[in-house]
Amino acid sequence: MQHKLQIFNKHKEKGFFTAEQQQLAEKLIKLYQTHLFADWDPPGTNDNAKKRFLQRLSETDKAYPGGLQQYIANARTQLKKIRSNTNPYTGYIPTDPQTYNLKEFNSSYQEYEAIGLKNCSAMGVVLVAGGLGERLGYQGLKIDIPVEILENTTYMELYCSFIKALQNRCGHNCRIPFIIMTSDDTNEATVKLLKDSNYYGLVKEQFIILKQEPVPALADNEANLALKAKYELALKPHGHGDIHMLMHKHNIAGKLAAQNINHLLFIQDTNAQALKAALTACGVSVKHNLTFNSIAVPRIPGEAAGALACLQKKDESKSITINIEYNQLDALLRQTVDARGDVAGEDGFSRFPGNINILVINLSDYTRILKQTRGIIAEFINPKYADNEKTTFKKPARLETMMQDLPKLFSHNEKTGVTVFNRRWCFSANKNNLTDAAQKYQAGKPPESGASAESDFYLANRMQARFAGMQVSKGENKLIYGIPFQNGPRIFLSPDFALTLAEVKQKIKGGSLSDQAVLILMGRDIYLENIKLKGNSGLIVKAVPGAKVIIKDKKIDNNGFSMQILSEAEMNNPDVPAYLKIRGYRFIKKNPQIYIFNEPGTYTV
Ligand code: UGB
Repeated sequence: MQHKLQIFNKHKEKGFFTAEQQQLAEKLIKLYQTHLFADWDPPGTNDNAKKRFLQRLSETDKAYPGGLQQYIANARTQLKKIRSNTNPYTGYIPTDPQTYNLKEFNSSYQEYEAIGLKNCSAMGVVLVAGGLGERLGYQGLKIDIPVEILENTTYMELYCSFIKALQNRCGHNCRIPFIIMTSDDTNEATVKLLKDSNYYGLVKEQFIILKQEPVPALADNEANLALKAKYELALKPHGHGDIHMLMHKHNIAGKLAAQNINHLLFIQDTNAQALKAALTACGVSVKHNLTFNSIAVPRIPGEAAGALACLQKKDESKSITINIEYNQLDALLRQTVDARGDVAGEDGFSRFPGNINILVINLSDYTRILKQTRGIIAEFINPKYADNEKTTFKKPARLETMMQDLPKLFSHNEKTGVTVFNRRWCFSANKNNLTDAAQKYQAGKPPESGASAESDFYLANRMQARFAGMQVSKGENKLIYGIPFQNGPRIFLSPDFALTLAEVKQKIKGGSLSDQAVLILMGRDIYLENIKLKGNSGLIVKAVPGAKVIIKDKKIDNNGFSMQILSEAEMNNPDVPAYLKIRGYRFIKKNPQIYIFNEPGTYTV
């Protein structure tokens, strides 16, 4: 191979490299990565491309703890395991994890919720938003997609309004830190979105943006770095587990611990519902002193959500509560507890609760674990081989990590729990395009699309209104482009209106909502007493902080909103916004009753 480096060496003689670049190149050559520098054009030809290549190599080297040398070493270890067919779960039997069952809104639920609320000033929020959303086929930022299209509230807006609502409840000058992980695909647009939206009423200083870097793709079992083209390194995302590495690298966990933050709530880019359960889960973590608490739901067999199980060593020497990712679950169950694999039990759900990757992590334990591990969490590699002997990759692979794998680094001292909520209450992500979502629905799996996420969003809000004692009709499912949208009143209670069940009960008394009615309440001090909405009537109330609004004994009968299915022509029309096309419908605002209170004061309507 040395002869292939002749021209490369000429660059060296001519002083083409910086000292740092030269050192890195030599290190890589020693690691048998000679192909990266072989067959170079003579000095003077394609020099800019060569410089960009060296620059990229150096960036990826700096981004990974221990540099490319460590990355290649880790990859070789993982590839060896794959070839020797080492199953990471060999010797383990999945058993039921320690669960806290909060599927019902009972007294225990409310007790945890109250504990969560009491501790909310010591909470930080971490959003992993580096994913491109290829399955959704949406060109823009996922966090900028509206969750609901009556008011067009986007995911990011909702997350920020949740944080604002928390702050409103923890007194003066409370600033909940909001950490957002971005990637090359999402960073620029995220930063711009926040700036253009004036940080959604939060302040710039409370945001911490951590950009994850891609890792080099690997061409073969020897972990040779793959080239996309001459002088171009092939790069791939390293997975959401990068958040832990970045939290360590930038000492964020340490800094937050010094600011008296006790728990971090990890959320995903398109699961708005999770916020409904967040405080309660935090209460569970506080009460039971959990290091790691996974918010979970009853799992539908075969769905693209991992399962949470306690893996017990056969000799009972060791156990660990962990997410078994959806692509590994069936095989593990077949080998251990159920020859039928990932199938439903009598209740229609998997034996093990579904992981929705909304996590509450104790910060002091987290900081300690990050220090010990540099935040490198259980990397794995999943190459697709072209042959049975596992010698050739079909396409380049890379090391990956998942944020839910943190417990793989726990010793016996950390307590892990799984808090199971009603599925609709806290889980309905927007991940699939219309066609795939419809197919999933046909196959008995959740569609996880724009339409189902919005439908479930209203459903969760209906659960709150019902809990408060309102009569809320239960609508029928209607298929829109093959995806079910459940009719029933479309309710949107902003986080500031009702952060807890106790609050909603205080603010809504009696009343009723008919099937197509729309009720939108945005503001902390809005009180409804015996309000009845008929037909497709709409009532929207917005009140600034300090404006107390009481609306009492009203029968509302107006032509509020109507739903309109997009025609095939509209679905193909480039002028129709993508956020509508990913759902297949729009709402038409007609003549709802709207009350807006922009000045503090007390108002009775
Ligand atoms: N993400 C990043 O920030 N960076 C990355 O490199 C990759 C992703 P997906 P998936 O709740 O339904 C997870 O792609 O594969 C962010 C869990 O592993 O949506 O569907 C991305 O922006 C699974 O156990 O994840 O699977 C997004 O916010 C189950 O919980 C988040 O990471 C499943 O989600 C998740 O990315 C689920």
